[in-house]
Amino acid sequence: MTRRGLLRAGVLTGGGLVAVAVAACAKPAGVGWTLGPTATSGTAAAGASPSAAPAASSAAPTAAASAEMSHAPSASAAPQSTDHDANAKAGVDRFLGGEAASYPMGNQPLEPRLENGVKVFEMTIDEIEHRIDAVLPPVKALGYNGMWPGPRLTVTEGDKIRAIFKNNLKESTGVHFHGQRLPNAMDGVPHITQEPIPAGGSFTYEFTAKTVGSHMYHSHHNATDQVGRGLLGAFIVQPKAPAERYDQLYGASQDIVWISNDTLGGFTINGRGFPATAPIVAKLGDKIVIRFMNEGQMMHPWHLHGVPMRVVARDGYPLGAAAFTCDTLGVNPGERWDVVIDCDEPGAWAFHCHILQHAEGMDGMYGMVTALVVQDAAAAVSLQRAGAPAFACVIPTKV
Ligand SMILES: [Cu+2]
Repeated sequence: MTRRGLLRAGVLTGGGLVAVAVAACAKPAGVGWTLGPTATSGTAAAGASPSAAPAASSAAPTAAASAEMSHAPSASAAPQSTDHDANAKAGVDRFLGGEAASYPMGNQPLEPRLENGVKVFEMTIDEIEHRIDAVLPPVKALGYNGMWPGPRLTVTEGDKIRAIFKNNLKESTGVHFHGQRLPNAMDGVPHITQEPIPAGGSFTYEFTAKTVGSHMYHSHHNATDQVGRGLLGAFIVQPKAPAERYDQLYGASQDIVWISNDTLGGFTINGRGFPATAPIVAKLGDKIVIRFMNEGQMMHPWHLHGVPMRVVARDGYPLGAAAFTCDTLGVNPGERWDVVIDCDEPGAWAFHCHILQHAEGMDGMYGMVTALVVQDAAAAVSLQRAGAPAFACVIPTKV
């Protein structure tokens, strides 16, 4: 089967990871979608440079925020590209060509080992080189078990948890399980509930998973810098009653974790910037769940074209009769919102942050952009723009 045939088969079948050579995603000179407008204005170029990344990421909160936000609307009016259409198309072609699947993704599930009825997670905290996309140089980041986002930890309500964190950094840290009701000593706040975990040291967090739903774990020490550089991950507590889990409650065929961040590497979804963000691929008639989590410094209003979102839980707590429907959902830092999407309209639907500076500039789309592809065999051809390859499918994470 030819590469193009393989990609088309992916569209029709919702098939698995499609390996696409990075070489096929060659980037036109001078184009930097992922890092956003600041890349072209020079400020975020530091984030693209491995040697300069730590300095940029360790800036004070206000400086970091201003670096990312320095692209004032007036600045965007300045010519940055001699050929917007060509550069924008080149970015979309990379997305369509399956860049997301061309190198390993974070947020991979981590299976615990069972020790006397306790679920034990072994975690390391490491300096890593992280690729925001397949083309830009890697950034000097931090990761749990070598990835950003860190491993996805999924447990069941009532489970006894032991999470052992070995700090391989040259700096101290602390780990907070955000959203969990747990013993105070396990809250992970250095100098309040524990001493910092020193460079080379370890700390063991033990608690019973009481708080059902979508939660997170992240650094709570020098956090603007450490979380901004990637020390974050999803912690999902499934309800004990199977009938309350999203696959049974809503008939969800996919359960997708979506963690945003907005410091190192610019505006990211699960550690990626467009065009390396993963498309969500569903079949016509599927119901899917997305768990939005915001580990960044600012609110992001997620806007889905084509089909609405039913918002069913906030911070892990079911909304019940207060569930509501929308097409744009603002997610503040620290919040988690769970939505159900009824994929009843075939098409390739843009899915992006609607603070436009986080999604599109003079060289086309970057950062917080992906797509929901609703496949329909009869309509598959219409999903393809003339002359473009079909969407490569990436298996979204399943909780
Ligand atoms: Cu945004």
